[in-house]
Amino acid sequence: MQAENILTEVRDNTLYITINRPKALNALSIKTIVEIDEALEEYMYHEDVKGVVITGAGEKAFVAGADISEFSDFTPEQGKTMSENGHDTFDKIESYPKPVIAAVNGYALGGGCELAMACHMRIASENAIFGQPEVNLGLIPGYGGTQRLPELIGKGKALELLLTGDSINAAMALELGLVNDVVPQSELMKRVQEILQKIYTKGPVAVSKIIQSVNAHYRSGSYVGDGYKTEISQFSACMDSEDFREGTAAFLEKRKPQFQGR
Ligand code: DAK
Repeated sequence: MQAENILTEVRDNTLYITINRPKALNALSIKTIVEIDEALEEYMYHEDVKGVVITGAGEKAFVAGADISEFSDFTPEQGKTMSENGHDTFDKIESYPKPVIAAVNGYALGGGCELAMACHMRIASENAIFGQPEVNLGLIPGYGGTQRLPELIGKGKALELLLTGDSINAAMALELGLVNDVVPQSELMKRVQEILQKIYTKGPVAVSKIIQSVNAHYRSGSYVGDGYKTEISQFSACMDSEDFREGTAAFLEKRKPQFQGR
């Protein structure tokens, strides 16, 4: 079946998944996540594919978050299901037996930052912006952000970004260890391909076992640990709050939210 929200292409042993919703700054709709999952599943054991690149269409955004227009009226039960399904796909990325690199070509906010963090490496263009602004919507990250951000940049800085909702630029992301490298946008794909082609000269079994072993330190990339389970239940609980309704409504109505703390 033809995907609506992503483009896929296999070139030089690499599967390119391009999130292609430029009008919404490549925001991750539920269907987009399903399509990413299906593409990963299809090529998991495909002999011609030795690695994966995930990127966003256009020059402005990697992914500007989960699609706010989709979940603003969600109930806690719907939030739980959506969060669990998203976790499954992001865990699939993290535990993929072939290297997955996020080519971050612009905004990587909320679910976009979480998507990039689920990848094995992140290469950013100079215009990339990272952040977890869910708190501005009366929400918490729902795709692993409360767990993977502290893993990558440490607890203190992670809490600062999660609690303030502040964004950081690519240079700061490099300094904090959120990204592996920063390059001019015109050189982004060249740099990503360089890394992948080097990995392709190594033994694929060892490559997959390194990924598996490193993930084992962080709960095998699945939400067996308390942290991931806690995130799902707390995310779903947010959807029972007036603050969440107000936060998402304010975004969609292009106004400032008036949070009441309920
Ligand atoms: N969702 C839906 N539409 C979005 C969007 C998003 N996350 N981000 C941008 N857009 C849309 C805008 O509404 C606008 O649409 P039109 O008005 O043209 O129809 C279009 O993309 C262009 O955006 P702007 O006009 O705002 O462009 P600017 O250059 O002025 O600003 C921006 C760019 C990235 C600073 C701004 O768009 C922005 O602040 N976007 C929202 C960023 C954000 O808050 N992202 C985090 C979203 S919360 C869940 C699991 C996880 C999550 C949610 C649920 N479940 C398990 C239920 C994660 C939540 C998030 O990611």
